[in-house]
Amino acid sequence: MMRLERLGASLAMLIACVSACTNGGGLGGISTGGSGPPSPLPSAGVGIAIPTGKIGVEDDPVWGTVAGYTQNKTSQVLALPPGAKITLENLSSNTPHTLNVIGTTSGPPPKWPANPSLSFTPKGNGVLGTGYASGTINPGASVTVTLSKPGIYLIGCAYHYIEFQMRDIVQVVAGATPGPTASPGSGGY
Ligand SMILES: [Cu+2]
Repeated sequence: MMRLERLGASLAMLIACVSACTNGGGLGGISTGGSGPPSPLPSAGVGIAIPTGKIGVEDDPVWGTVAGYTQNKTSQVLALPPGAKITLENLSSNTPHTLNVIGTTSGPPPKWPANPSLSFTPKGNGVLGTGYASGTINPGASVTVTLSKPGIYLIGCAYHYIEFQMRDIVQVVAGATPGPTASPGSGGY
């Protein structure tokens, strides 16, 4: 009697283990395809929009005024882990934008150039770093960029850097967290 019960329990555990191990191995094989560390964010991405609309303008306590870029719904200082591959999505339905790297910095305050030369065509081979340009991202469109070069970057939009102060900070630093988000502006993106 005792032996039969133990045998039954052992068989049940064996079946459960085979099932779980098969599923786990398959999923693990899929998720570890890249060479860099996996992103901690479930859907890592940056949204881009005009600062006069819903995305708003954030007066960040550390970096000052930033606008036009977010990892949430409204403008904020960005922070992403080195090695991540993310999408840059234009949230607008009618306005093109870009994400250009203007320069690097070692810390606040940012020194924004008055009139930088910002490319409207892609530069930097899809890797965020000095000289990177997304190229024009049309309304609703997105591009991917790889964050294999750690650093703190000053970024801006080639269309709206001057007219709408569309500029931000992106920290490609392990353990860094995004800044507080702006109050939503009026209208849509
Ligand atoms: Cu723009």
